[in-house]
Amino acid sequence: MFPRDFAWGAGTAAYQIEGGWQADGKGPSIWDAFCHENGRVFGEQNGDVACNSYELWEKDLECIQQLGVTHYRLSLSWARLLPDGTTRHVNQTGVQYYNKVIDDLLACDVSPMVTLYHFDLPQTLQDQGGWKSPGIATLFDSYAKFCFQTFGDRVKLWITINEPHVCAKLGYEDGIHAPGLKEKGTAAYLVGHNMLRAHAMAWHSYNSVYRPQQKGAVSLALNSDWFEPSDQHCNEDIAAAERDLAFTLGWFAWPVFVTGDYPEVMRTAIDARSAKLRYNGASRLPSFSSDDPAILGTADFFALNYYTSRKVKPGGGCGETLCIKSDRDAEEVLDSSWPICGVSWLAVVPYGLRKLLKYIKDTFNNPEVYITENGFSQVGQLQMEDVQRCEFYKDTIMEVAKAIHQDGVNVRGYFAWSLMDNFEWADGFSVRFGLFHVDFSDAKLRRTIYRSGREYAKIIEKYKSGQPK
Ligand code: GBH
Repeated sequence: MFPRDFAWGAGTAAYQIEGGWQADGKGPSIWDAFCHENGRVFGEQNGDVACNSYELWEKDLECIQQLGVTHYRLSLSWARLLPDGTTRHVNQTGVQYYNKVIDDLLACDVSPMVTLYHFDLPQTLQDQGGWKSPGIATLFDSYAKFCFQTFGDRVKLWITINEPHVCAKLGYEDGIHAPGLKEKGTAAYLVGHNMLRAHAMAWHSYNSVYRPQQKGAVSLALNSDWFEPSDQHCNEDIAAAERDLAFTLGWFAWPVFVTGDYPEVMRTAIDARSAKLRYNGASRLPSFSSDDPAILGTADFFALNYYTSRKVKPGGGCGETLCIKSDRDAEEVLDSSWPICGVSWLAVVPYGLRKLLKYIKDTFNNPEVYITENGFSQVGQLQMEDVQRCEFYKDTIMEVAKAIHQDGVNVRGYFAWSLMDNFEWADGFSVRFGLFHVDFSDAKLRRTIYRSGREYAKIIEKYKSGQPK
């Protein structure tokens, strides 16, 4: 059983589906620039067209209706709305596009959950330092206020930033996401810091200016694997798993939900490592000052993106240089009993979601939780009858039910990733996460439901009313 008003959803992100990268006055984003550089993305692919949802939104809406979801999670392209990133110039065609999407959803009785930022910073703001620049927080806040003002009469669930951990680490430390920087051991902490400041400013704006009228809820979406000790009786492994959780989820969740500051274990590890390498200068992990917006309490619910789990033991650093991996001192290994689905990083571990939900309940003061992403990929030989993915969704949703009923976690919704196959970042179109297949070789980009889409629709139909039918 699921609560009667449980949110059953599916998600997408602007750059992954929209295409129309230069259409009707849209400005370039860092993902446009990144994909147009050689050697960045699998097969030199890009999101110039993607699923062409900019022109084919009605097709997406048909898919959404076919699933019978109660909610649809989408993201707005900042540079489509504000081409140079600032409110000095508004692209009205972009506003019209999202107005139509939102209105069509509501007309079909589907509630939108809207993400303001899913990896695609306007390039003009990157040229001014991007997320490393402290001024980005004010610019983000202006963009957020513009969106609340424009769409907030109809949108009641907001995500400010999707996965700050991924933006910071993959974008500025590992260099495998835009903007493709590899400034190891320093930039990512600064980026994460400015993302928290930006998120908090936007939450405060919503809270004081828009909430009284609009009565919605705002959070940020945090990704985390479930980490457990390689040897559950080994204290070093237990400590390493705790460090990994702190460096992944705690980095952002601790400031927002617990103390207003980073987890102590994170700062201790970073500063100890700086001292060891005789790194001179202020702590690589910035501090919040009295000029910053208060960070604590700036989330109305907990938004979790969960995909997989890892076994952890100390180690896995990068030798005698600075890097997050060495700071973290937690080596992540796969349990050989966990099947891999598609991409190498995605081991199928449904029970890890239940454990992580329980951890969130206990650590972050029993918040309302939305699982804003969870999914399963295929690569290579296409399978329309994707039975493995069907099992994955059934098993995972069962674990969510256990978290609710046996562990008392206040889970309010579940969003499958993704509505349809799309541009999977550095993997291009080679990795398919959709409940609908998209034929990228067909000019019409035809969407066709997978067996897993049909099964998910049945699950929703069965539980939507609260009682299993
Ligand atoms: C989500 O991130 C994204 O929000 C979504 O846009 C994306 O489509 C979805 O995942 C599926 O990938 O390449 O070995 O260095 C999930 C968190 C963190 C999972 C980075 C993959 C890459 C590991 N992701 N991780 S690796």
